[in-house]
Amino acid sequence: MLTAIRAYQRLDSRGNPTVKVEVDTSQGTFSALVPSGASTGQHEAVELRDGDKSVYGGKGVSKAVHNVQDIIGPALVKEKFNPQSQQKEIDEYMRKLDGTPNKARLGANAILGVSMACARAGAAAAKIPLYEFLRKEAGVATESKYVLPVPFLNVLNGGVHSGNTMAFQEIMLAPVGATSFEEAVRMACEVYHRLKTVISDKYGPSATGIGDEGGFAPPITKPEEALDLLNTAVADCNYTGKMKYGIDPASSEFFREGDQYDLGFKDKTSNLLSRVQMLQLYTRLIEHYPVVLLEDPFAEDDWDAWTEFNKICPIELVGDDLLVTNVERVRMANDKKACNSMLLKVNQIGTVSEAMEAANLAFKQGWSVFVSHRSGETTDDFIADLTVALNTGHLKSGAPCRGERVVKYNRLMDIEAQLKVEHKSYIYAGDSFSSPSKRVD
Ligand code: 2PG
Ligand code: MG
Repeated sequence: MLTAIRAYQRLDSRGNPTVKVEVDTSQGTFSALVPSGASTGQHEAVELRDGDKSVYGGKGVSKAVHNVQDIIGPALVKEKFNPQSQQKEIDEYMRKLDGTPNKARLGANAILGVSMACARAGAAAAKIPLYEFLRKEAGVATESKYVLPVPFLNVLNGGVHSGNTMAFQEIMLAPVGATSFEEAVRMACEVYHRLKTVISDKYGPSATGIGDEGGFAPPITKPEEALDLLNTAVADCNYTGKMKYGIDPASSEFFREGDQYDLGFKDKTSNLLSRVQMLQLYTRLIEHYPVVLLEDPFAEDDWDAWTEFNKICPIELVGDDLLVTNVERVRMANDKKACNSMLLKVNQIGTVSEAMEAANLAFKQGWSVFVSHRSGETTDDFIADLTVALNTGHLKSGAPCRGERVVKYNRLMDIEAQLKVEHKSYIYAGDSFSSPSKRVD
């Protein structure tokens, strides 16, 4: 039973305040830290910020902290909820207590912190690891094999996550040719370090600084330049063929009036491309590089462009800002045949149960699910367990650099080791990352 709930203002990886929640039960104290995006979708649940410019530039979260301490906490304790068996009820109760469609009153950051901490309390009460608890909550069949995901590591940062002039936000490295998660991490780290040398040789050592997600941010503008650097590093490590790439242009950030995309938005050179030109650019990139995943190639409400592209796109087409982990938008996208994969970010919707519901709907529609961190992350490793729980086959948590990124990869290596020790049957998703269940059955 929940006996007390507390909240605090703590920091995220960008040095901005975020919400930390602690819940007490008879088993102990369980906590969670809430992440925060920069390329945030307009349809995401509301992250409550104080807005007082004289404190943390307006980014304080003391209102959200107060909402946990004085409203959510006392109400949940009074209701005597049992986190071991009532995760859905707790989340539903908070949703109703908020009373708005997008959690604008209490704040998705307040609600999510409680939801995640309650899941940890539930797992502890059931004396099982968090991934087991979430797996049960999601309704995954107990006999199904565990799936260790392919990590998509964002090794070259652009967009609003770095200071270079590359409009595209993320160039990800996916070690699909590994045979285990641990090996995938090793291979990716080798390429990451080689990439640093390749960049240093070409642009000088001062070009090896990193962006918000730990990837390098050299002075490049075009995605081809990034992919060429990556090709060189991969080849130098003898991993050609074993490494594939993912791209998240995060194009809502540079969608402009008149249905155009401004690839020059970072240095204000105005390099406007039409939807058709964007589609041609993506097609070229897919033809010339081993790109297996494309996220948010078109803006969050540019539905027609998504639908057109989905007719011809030969790879995984992931909706992030498009779907915001929201069942209504996931359903809408299916009706419009707009994409074939859902990005899952827990703070886009604000409760663990709703995020899992969206994932289950996506799976039911025959899509894949790609679990994601936020660019403003914390040292909380919750999403590592969530990825294994849902058998999603892939996740992104940034480069193998910066504590808030590697904590997820480290946790996944721990889970893999634990499954091995316990002789539980599992696979590394490898090149079946989009549909690991096919490989499992
Ligand atoms: C994205 C994310 C995470 P942000 O666009 O997918 O990589 O960025 O958290 O800034 O929205
Ligand atoms: Mg994205």
